[in-house]
This record gives sequence, C-alpha cells and structure tokens, in this order.
Amino acid sequence: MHPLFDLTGKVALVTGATHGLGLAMAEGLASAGATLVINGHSSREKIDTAVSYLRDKGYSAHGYRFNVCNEDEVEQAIAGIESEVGPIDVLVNNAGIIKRIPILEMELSDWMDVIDTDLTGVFVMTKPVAKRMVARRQGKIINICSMMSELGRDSVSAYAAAKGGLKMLTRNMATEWARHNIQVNGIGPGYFATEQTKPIRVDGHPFNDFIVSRTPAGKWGDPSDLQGAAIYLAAPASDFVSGQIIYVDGGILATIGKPSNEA
Ligand code: GCO
Repeated sequence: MHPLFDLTGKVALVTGATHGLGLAMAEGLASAGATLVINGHSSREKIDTAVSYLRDKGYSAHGYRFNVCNEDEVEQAIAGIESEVGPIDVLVNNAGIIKRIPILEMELSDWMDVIDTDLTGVFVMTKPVAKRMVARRQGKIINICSMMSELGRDSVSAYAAAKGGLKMLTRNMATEWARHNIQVNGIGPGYFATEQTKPIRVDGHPFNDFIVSRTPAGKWGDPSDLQGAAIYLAAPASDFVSGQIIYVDGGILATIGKPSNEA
C-alpha cells in the first residue's frame, strides 16, 4: 500500500452507512486499512447486517445506532465510540434524505425534515467530533454533497437548499479548523444507482434516459466509483487540501449537455 493512501490504524466513522453510497465508501476506507464505525438510525438489524457484511470481507467494523440530528444521542455515541473503538480520525457525514415534492405542494414539516437531516445534522454531528480532533490536532472530515450543491431541479428544493448549504458549511468548517490540522472537504456524487434513486431509475422512466444522456460518461455511477475520492480525502495524500468539493459525476457539471436527438 502506498503510504500516502494508507489508512492502517485509523478509525473512520461513516454516518448513514448501512447501505448505498455510505456503505460503499465505508468499504473503500476499510480496504485501505481503516477500522470502520458504521452509523444507522432506523433499524439495529440493518446496522448488524452491514457490520457482518464488512466483517465477512475481513474488515474491522463496529455499528452504532443514533440519530445524527439529536445532540444528546450524538454526544453519547461519540464518547462511546472513542472509548470503545478509539479516537475518530475520519468522519464521513453521509446520512441524508430526499423528498421529491414541488415547492407549492410542500409542507413546512417536509421542508424541515430534509433541512434537519441533510444540513443541521452535519452541524450537530461534526461539533463533538471536531472538538476532539482540535484537541488532538488531527482529523479528516468529508461531507457528502450532491449535484444539487450546484444545480436546481424540479421537485428537490429542500434537498438542493440543504446540499448547497452543506457545500458552504464545508468551506466554513475548512476555514475554522485548517489551522488545527483538520482538513474538511466534500464529495459531490453525480447520479448513482442506489435505493435513493430507484424511483427515478426504473426502465422506461423518462428520468432514466435523461440522466444517461445528460452524463458525458453515458451511465449511472456505481457506488464503488466513490471509493477513490473517499480514500484520498481520508488519507495523508490530501493533507494540504481543504475546503474543496470533489465532484464524482461522470462529467455532468463540465457540460451544458446536448439535444436529445443528437448522437
Ligand atoms: C434527484 C436525485 C438527486 C441525487 C443526487 C444527485 O432526485 O435529482 O435523487 O437528488 O440523488 O444527490 O447528486
């Protein structure tokens, strides 16, 4: 293993990592040598399944159930992880939800749910971890942003507002903590084949064809495509990189696109 990408002996906490992009990134970090802590919220069973999946592959993994939006739960969980597993070297803020509802039909409660989880949750989650990282003068924080950190789209207003906010929260965290040797960066996934995008990915759904034609790479991303960026931002290779968002999107943000009838 190249020392710049070696995570041996590091503890990495990934939120919302029982499935999808979170689990794929967790697996990537584990493959580079990290000890994994998987967080989930909805069910203990899903956490146990993800932990067994990682352990069966020979990785060191632990599971903790807590709600990233709840300050008391988070503080208790972080204290528990640090005493039971070890000091957290890498935090990946991945937990997130989406509600696809046009603005004029959206209830305030739906708006708040999304903003709470996708934006405020990162604030709540990161504070107690960063406090400890500052004391140790070392840490890596990776916030999972989105195409919607840059672009709007019908029906995803709260998600876009939260993910745009998360991009700026990333830059602000980077600004405040770089002097403490903590690097804070983001990964902005393009369109990936996950449970979250399942409803808009089914064959024949107009959005499916739209995404394939809108993406220069001509396909949906596979969750494993995020592992390289995650390892890089967690590893010594990125020690002087802070406040950046790496978009892993098959080229979407590089182009205006092309008419659908053009080859
Ligand atoms: C949508 C998608 C997106 C993403 C994503 C893209 O409805 O447009 O679900 O919001 O999943 O974050 O980067």
